[in-house]
Amino acid sequence: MQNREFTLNKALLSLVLYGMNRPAFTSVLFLFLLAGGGSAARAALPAVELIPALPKISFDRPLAVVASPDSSNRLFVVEQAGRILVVPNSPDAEKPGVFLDITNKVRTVNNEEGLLSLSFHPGYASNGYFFVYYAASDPQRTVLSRFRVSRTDPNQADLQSERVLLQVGQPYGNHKGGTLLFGPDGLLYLSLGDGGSAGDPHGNGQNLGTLLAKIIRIDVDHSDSGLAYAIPPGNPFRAKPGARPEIWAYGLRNVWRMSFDRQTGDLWAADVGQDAWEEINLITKGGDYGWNIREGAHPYEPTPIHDSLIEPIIDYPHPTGASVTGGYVYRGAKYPSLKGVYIYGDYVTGTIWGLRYEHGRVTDQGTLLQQPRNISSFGEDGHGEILLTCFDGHVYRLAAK
Ligand SMILES: [Ca+2]
Repeated sequence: MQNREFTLNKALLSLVLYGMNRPAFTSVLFLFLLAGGGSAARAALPAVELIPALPKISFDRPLAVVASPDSSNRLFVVEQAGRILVVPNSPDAEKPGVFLDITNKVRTVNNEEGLLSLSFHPGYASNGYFFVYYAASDPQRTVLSRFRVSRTDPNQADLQSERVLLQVGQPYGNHKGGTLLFGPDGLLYLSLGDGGSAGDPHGNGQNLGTLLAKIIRIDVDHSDSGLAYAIPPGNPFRAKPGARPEIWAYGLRNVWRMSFDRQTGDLWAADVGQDAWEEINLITKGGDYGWNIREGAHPYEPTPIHDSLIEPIIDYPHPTGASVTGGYVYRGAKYPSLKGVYIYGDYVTGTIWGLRYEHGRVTDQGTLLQQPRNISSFGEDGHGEILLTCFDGHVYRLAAK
């Protein structure tokens, strides 16, 4: 399936799906993929390998790796239980420092709960602010907070500096979403899952009155009356009665990792599927990404599809994968053959894929590496080189062969 031609594949998949139940479809699909998946045209995507970035350090369920927002060339590694460790970005690094430890605040009852994300303020060098998103108990909820680095130690956060910006009630333990990102517009974006259970039992995906199953956008440098942040003037549902004005896009089941293309500013989001389809989306202002009417580019609930619903740019079926982990468009300098390739993977199968998206369509897609580790997240170093955190406890660097 490495060099399969995507458009042909999609057409065939649609034909196969039409009029076939799921088990039969899955078997046919599996045979199709085994047979080479219609390999026709290209071989432009390189194979890649994973090189241990910090071989002397093992982390406990590392969920994210974030480059220091200054010239210090450090890496910050988020551990699910509630710690952020800091370490020089060097294969010789041995003992990480504890930048933040909020394990006493973080809920980890469910496999998908924990400290899920870290993002540094664009003005970190002068204000020292960073933001975290985590699950918490009593009541069960997720929390978006701001902290500040210590005034005397750049490797230590000030534990007393927490300012809670937003709390969202969570009905179940799974589907917390959880990527925090500053956009090129200087505003903070956060992905929130549909609240959990299975199949979106409360219909949060299509409900603009809740922040669940959304990507939101807020201004953390100002505050509106009664809020710890401001609603940016351009937010699409700001004036819509009954809608939460924070919402940027909706109909998203459980976006597990999103990223901005550092060259184009495009927002890429990987949405984890229910039982059948994993998907990659390009997020636009006000867009409805379909959940729970659609799973990937396929019907989920028998609800009429409205005209403005946005399909993923690509999806893939189970058992090709079972839980997508969104990555990055490669904009580093080391590997010209990866330039402009969106790199993503699957948490369960460990497969890493790449695709090119040009002029509104996927023009190339293929497997870059099949490997056994559970990929919890992709990250970028300060130069746009791709990093990964895996649940074998290690941080890896992705290299083209
Ligand atoms: Ca979708």
